Amino acid sequence: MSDSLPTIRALDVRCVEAPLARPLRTAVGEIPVAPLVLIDILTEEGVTGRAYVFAYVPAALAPIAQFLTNLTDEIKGKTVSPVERMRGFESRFRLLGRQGLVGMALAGLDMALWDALGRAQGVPVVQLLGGEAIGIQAYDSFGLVDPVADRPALEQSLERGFRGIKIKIGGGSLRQDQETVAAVRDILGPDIALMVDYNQSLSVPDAIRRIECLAKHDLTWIEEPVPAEDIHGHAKVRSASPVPIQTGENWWFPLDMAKAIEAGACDYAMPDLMKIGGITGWLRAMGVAETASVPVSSHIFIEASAHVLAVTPTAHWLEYLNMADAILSEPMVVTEGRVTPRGPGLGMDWNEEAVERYRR
Ligand code: SMN
Ligand code: MG
Repeated sequence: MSDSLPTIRALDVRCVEAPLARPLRTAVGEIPVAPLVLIDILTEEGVTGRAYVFAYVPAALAPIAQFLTNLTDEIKGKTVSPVERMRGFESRFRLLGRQGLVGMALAGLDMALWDALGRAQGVPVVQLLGGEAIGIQAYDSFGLVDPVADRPALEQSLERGFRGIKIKIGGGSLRQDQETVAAVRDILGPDIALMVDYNQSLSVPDAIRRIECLAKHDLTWIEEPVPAEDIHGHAKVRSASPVPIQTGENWWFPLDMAKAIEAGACDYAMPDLMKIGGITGWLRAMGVAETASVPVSSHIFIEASAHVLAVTPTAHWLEYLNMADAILSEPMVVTEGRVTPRGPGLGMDWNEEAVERYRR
């Protein structure tokens, strides 16, 4: 086997709006389709590294894609080393700053570079990281639910073997939250973990009041009760809360995680692979969580998250929210409520016909 790394030749960047099996409704707006930027890193040696980023809104697709394409000249002729490429970008964008669309684009590149590394060696990324392809416990992630209309879907999740379910609440009255949580708990029975996500929609006093009233339903966590950047607000809610507080999907890079944990903002952490700095960022973040004894779950990006959770010392739950199924040739499978990382690389191949159909 060659001991040199493949060399980057070109980038192929495409945008899609992938249909979702369950359009996602949150307390702060709806996500009817998944706007994804697909990144292919082509190498001189013929290996291709692939990853996608989730743009949240279609309006962010074109700017992310254009920015990525503009980076081609910066990485052409260089190796597929994620650590070296990210080191270069950290310095290159020190003045501009990396939060927001820049960070999303860089994380996508990082994931695609890890994919290329794995494919070049013919192994799954989890193996490159020193781990092996173990099954990770996953919870099925719902949006705002109507316990009557969505009952069949919730029951189907249990039939598929999920041992945890997350629903979104908020956007209405406390009474609505109480009725929804009580009805969903009734459908799930006492043995299934139930998590609820407020998507940053409450004020600190309202969050404290609502959580107090919901605690009797045996909730595994309350997620992002107040605006994500308000880490001191989260800490206030947490100190009054009988239920563990989960946050992290909006932390930018490992330093945000360290600051939130230092402020006592959460009991649990759920960094998002895209906002935490890709796989390279996650590897650093998981050390922060380990030293603080904070359990770590993932946020979307199910395919890549399975790899990194398998080597995370305090791994907790994988969020099963299959944003990319419609454009993958083989979507991830859930076996007895677990998801297992696949290879080579991150184990994702595009369904080219679907990509063309949903292309924007
Ligand atoms: C979420 C996921 C994807 C898009 C928007 C919001 C979310 C979650 O908060 O935790 O699933
Ligand atoms: Mg959330």
